Amino acid sequence: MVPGMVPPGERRPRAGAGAGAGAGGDLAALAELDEAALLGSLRERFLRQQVYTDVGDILIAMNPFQRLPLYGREVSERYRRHEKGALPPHIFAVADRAYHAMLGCRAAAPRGQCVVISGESGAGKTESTKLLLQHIMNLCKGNSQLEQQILQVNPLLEAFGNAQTVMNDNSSRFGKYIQLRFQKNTVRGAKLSEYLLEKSRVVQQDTGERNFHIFYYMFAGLSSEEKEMYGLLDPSLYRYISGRFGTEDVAQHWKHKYQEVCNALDMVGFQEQEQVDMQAILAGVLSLGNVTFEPQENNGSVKVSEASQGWLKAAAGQFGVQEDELLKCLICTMSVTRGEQIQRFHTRQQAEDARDSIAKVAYGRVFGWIVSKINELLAENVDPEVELREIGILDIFGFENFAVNRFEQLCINLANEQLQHFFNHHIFQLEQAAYREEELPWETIKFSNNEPILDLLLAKPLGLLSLLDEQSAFPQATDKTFVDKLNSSFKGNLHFQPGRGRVLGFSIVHYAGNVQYTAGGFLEKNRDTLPANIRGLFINSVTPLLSVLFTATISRTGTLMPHVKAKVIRGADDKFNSTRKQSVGAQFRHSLMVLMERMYSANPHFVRCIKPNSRKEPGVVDSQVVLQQLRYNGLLETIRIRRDGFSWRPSFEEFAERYGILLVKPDVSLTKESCLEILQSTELTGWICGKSRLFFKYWHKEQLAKCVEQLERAAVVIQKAFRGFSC
Ligand code: AD9
Ligand code: MG
Repeated sequence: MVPGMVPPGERRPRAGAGAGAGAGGDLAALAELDEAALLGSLRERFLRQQVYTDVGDILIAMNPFQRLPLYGREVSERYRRHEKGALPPHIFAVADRAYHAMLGCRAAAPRGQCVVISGESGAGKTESTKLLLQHIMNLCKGNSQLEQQILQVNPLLEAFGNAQTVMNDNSSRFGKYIQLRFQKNTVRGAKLSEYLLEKSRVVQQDTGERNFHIFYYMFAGLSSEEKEMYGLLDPSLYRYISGRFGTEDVAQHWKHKYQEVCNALDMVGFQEQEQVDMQAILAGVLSLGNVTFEPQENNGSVKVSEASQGWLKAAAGQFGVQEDELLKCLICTMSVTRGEQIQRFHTRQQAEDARDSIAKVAYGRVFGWIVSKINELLAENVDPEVELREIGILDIFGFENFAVNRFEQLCINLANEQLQHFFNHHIFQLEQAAYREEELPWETIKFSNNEPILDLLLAKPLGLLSLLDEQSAFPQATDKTFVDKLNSSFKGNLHFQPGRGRVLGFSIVHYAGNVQYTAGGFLEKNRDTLPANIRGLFINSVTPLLSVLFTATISRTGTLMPHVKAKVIRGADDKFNSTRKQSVGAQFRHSLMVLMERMYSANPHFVRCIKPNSRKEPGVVDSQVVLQQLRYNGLLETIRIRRDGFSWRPSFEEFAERYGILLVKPDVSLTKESCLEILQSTELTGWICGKSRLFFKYWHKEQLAKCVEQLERAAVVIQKAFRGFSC
């Protein structure tokens, strides 16, 4: 037998009792497990307010829907100082693992760490992200201004990027990837990438949903004088704002949130004039939404309805542009052909679409600008020669299945498919491929592979997004011709179903369930055409911010780039800039690809968030709701592979470089022999030595970390004794 190898099924050493689960709340330490036992175990723990459970090195986080005393400074301190593996599962322990992996990584190991948080809408991803950041900043313990700023930008992002939906009162309507950059143990900078803000929410919200939080905060937080200055009237008058304004308590809460946003704006360094302009633009968006149209007598064109003339005037004033110029952008398209100016009048529908597009693009650019300002603030200020290490945290919009699902839901669900694939790839595919390569005896664990769904959506040239692009490029195509194309292309595909009933649409059988999509608006949303002439109009606005926003360049990934940086971007992306604007689907596909490449090259830490019930109630576990999530997450299979498998598989070089220190001698060679020598110097059992690498159980990392800690402590003691001796 290989040194250290023990009979299969060795369990993690017990570190303390956990309700229902194995050692210290680790489900992978349980010998017997089926669906009912898993559910029972999670439920029992949840009802004891133990919302975190480990499956090996993967954390399951059940949303408590109430504030629990789990996150105070003293708890954070305990996790900072704890002996590895001695405390119950916690989101802070994940932060700790990622931080120490970042500190401990060597040239032979991947440099970046990434924490991937997944779960359906309302499962707790964004709250987990905040807690991770909080604890990592505590671990840096510099208490520097930058650490505070990293935490303080969040209210700003949430105010502009989150909204109430039927699934979550504070739902992220954009995806974000935060990259924290470190030099040794100190954070030196951070970068935020945002993905696909759901701009359509600005102009339309379904029943039970709201517009972005910032609009409500403004109404609650602005004084009467300020409202007058921005030309804001009673909120109930605006078409773009749905939902009742509710009780005094809600108003107080929003008022408080508004103050928080103002503080964050100051902290990020927005000038007073910029803040005023930004609010004027938001007011302009609301006024524009109230402009309606009616047919002109006899010539087939449209005019602004009598009753909404005032709103047009207000919008023009708030945007700082001429009223008649704004009107022209709404009711007609001007173009120049062979030196001759041609005016084409809009139908009523086209005028309404132009109005809504202007509102969406103005809001989208304000959001993009906020993100780029945040990035300027948090950018690292170090010598470019210094090599920085990184921890990335991914918090995207969770899987959604509403009564009506549109183009936005398709993009959101596509992103979740990608994440599920990333999880499967790491947990099942890579690991089992390594066993085959090294010829270890292993009984394959089957998992539900969602590659066929990704193919259906992403394949070129016949995937859904490609077909959508193809149709979007035809001026005559309609949502109906698009659906016809899908029906003929995907006939017989197990993950596609043609629409039923009278509504034009189709269904996709996603990894997390069947979602019916309404096809209306797919082509237009994918094209996302900016009404002709609007850019020129806004560049010449007397509101300086609006002018800046429309002078800026949009990068290939759809991110707003301030004009000053455009030269650099153009250099890097010449091909993109020379071709016509990419569709929204193509941009999203590209930004997801860049994100996935970044994540594939990093060392992942997984957090799987679970929603205990759909009513957002504390203390309630709805078995069906939880079971469905456990199934589509592949949790039983994950437990099996973590229990029986070897999740950590460093190469000999990587291992000897990292743990050579345990031999307490200089120049440890990076060979298999050194590795065996190191391991024999410890009391570790249950590992396997393969042909090119070592195979460890997930808990071995903790045990080795303990050995290193002990050694370091001993070294400190010796140093102190030596100093005492020398004086
Ligand atoms: V979405 O995909 O953005 O729609 P998330 O991000 O998964 O969704 P979120 O983190 O926003 O969900 O959590 C939803 C709500 O659950 C929060 O607003 C909190 O009220 C509640 N929540 C989530 N996690 C915790 C927690 N650890 N403690 C207390 C929590 N409440
Ligand atoms: Mg969220």
